[in-house]
Amino acid sequence: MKMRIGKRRWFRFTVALSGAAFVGGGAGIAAETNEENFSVCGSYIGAGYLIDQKNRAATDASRSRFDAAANIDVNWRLSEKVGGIVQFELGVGNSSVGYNGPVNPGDIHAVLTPSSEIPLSFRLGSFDIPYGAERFHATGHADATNNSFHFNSLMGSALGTRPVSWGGTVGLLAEYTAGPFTIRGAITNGTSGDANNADGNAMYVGELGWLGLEDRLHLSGGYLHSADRAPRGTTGLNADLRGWVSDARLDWNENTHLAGSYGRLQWGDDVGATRDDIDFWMAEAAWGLGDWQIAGRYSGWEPDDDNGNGTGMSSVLPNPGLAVSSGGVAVNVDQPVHRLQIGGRWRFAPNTYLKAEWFRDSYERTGGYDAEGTMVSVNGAFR
Ligand SMILES: [Ca+2]
Ligand SMILES: [Ca+2]
Ligand SMILES: [Ca+2]
Repeated sequence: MKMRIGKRRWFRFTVALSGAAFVGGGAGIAAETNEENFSVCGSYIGAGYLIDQKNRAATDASRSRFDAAANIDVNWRLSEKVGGIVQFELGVGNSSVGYNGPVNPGDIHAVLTPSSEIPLSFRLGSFDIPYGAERFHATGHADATNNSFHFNSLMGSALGTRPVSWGGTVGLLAEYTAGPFTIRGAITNGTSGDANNADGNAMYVGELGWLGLEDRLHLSGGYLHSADRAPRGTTGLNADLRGWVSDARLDWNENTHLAGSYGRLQWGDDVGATRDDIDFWMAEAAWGLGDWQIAGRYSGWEPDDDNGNGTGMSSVLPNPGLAVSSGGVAVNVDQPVHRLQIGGRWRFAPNTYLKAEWFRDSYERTGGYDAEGTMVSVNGAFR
């Protein structure tokens, strides 16, 4: 789900509830609820998509369908120093692009700000894996109102195991701002997104960001290590995962920007003879005028073992793209994948967008698995 560091949405978008109604007359509980400390927000997406894979067998299930999902965000604030969110992800089920259903937990965390004098905050609970600046504008389940696409880049899709959600994690995140610099550090369970830490190892993530040119230019770099494999158990992405990432984004205005990222991941399987490393990159441009925006993105996933013969690569290397098994034969993951996305949106009512996207995932060594399609949606945020 989207992480909203620094955005105190509970102050800006609130649903006024009467103290008496919310507290429900609970004996002994002070009726202090007001519009500053409790709000319900969220988002809705109703979509139709056509996904066609070149080598789809006659017996393979169709992936063209209507789909719907929602996020319910309950924001709460107990004082100037303590607030948080409890989020639900809902979906109609059997999604072919990864909407959760019928009900799953989203972000559940508290934000602690010990002092109003010091720009230091702590986040405790579940949140997006703080790896890669794309997450600040990414699709977070039913909330794709931050971009003109429906799907995230290939790296984001691999980290989240689906194209429509950034990967989550559970632990502690600290954030400190010093002038134009923001430093983040997290220690968490790993990539499982829940409390599972059977491997017994922590995930460590660090990030340094810089904001300049009157807040228009954002540069950042980060490092992640999560040993999700151990003799006592494996969790999440099932890898000895480590990597670095660099990002740049120039916002010309709120509707027009350029963004790019480059990094390298090691999807380790604890077998020295297999090749574990992947280069990934992304380039994106969006141009907006009034209530319209059009955007294009090209993202790449380039494993070191890229010959497509199905052997020699890490045994836990994922398929980051949209291809699925054809006639029961899975796509070989030891090959480059490239995702091209062209999207557009029109804001036809406040906080409500009509979106259309064309996409193609190209599998460069086994072209039959190329998956291409279109997706059209109504995506609204209720605040
Ligand atoms: Ca772990
Ligand atoms: Ca290996
Ligand atoms: Ca190979």
